[in-house]
Amino acid sequence: MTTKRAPFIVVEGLDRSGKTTQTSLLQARLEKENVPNRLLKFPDRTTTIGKMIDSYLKSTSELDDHVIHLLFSANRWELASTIENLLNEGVTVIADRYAFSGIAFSASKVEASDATVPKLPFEWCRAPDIGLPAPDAVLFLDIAPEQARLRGGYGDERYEKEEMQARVRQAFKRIGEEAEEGTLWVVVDAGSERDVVAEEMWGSVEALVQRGLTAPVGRLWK
Ligand code: 2DT
Repeated sequence: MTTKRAPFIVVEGLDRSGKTTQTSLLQARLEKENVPNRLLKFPDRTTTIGKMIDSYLKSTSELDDHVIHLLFSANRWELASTIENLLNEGVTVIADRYAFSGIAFSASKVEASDATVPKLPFEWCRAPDIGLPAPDAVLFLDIAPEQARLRGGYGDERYEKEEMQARVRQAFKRIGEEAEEGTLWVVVDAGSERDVVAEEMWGSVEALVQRGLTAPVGRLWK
């Protein structure tokens, strides 16, 4: 018999897309189906690096754009071997955000003097995440900025501004279009009813979860 491993599922999304709720619902579904699972959240604000990220996001500290980008990536590398081990032990891993957020947000920062000029090149943003465990499926929760506004607008953290969110949405689109073979990239309309979104997400990954995979864990962009 061929040894199987569990799938790695990443949930990405814009602010106000219901990502946190939907990620919990997906985990609840795995529990209901008796599927061993682990939910991770990036940034993981509990580690030493995560605490630096947390204070940057809350604007209690300032960091150079390159530095914060590398910290977000380092925060994923801290958990890279844990992810791989869990998958090989048959534990389905769900990550609430991952490298795609890393690129989409950093590459959407623009010069104050000219909003058409990115501060960090797209390729530079991608580089530190090359070689991380690759997800088998990415569920991207898409919502139009106007609809996000109807849901009560954005919060107080850095990046929670409408122009930034609109650029981030475009960046995610590009990343999805350039997704590698072997990675299932699903755009989910997060404007639908909560239960409809949950069903669509489960429907997209059910076969992967139930059957498992024989291919070894992939490496991002390698
Ligand atoms: P949450 O609101 O989901 O906690 O995200 N971010 C996240 C980045 O800029 N780079 C990254 O690599 C990651 C994982 C997105 C906190 C904010 O951090 C941003 C929103």
